[in-house]
Amino acid sequence: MSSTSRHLAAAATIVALTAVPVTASAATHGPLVRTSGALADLATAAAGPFDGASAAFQLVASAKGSHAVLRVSGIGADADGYTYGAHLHVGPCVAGSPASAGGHYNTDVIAGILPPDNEISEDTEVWLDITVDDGAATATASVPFVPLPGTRSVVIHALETDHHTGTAGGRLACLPVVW
Ligand SMILES: [Cu+2]
Repeated sequence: MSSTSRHLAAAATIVALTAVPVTASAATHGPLVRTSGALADLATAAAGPFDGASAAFQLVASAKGSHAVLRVSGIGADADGYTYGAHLHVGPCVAGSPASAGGHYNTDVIAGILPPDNEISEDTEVWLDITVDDGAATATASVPFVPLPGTRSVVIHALETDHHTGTAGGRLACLPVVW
């Protein structure tokens, strides 16, 4: 390695270290958001497994980013054994208006990094797919970023999340997540 490339490597290391956000102090001040309530209906069908269901969501800053927990209960018996995609979306949770929730919260898209299509993953978005067992389900996600505050939502979809595209079918229900 030449002296020049050594210097470049050292400079790159410094950039990498200083680019890591310091979130340890936030972790000592409790969750960024903790909320619970009845799910709002987004489905077009008259009846669905999440009618009457409720959910609790918590987002906590961690040393490496943040950690999310989603717990859903009161799910219809027909859904037992099924897996449903669930994600943090950028927009609000409005009953009867699936589009209001907007797209997935994607840290690269928020940061203006393009093309976002190459950046869709469980490291850039908060994916919380749930598998229903006896009417309830819990999912956790640890991501290397801290979502920015806003009027957001957790959206539950009809299908499992496709790990290449992030899509998960129609929007069935949502929980408002505001912080
Ligand atoms: Cu989604």
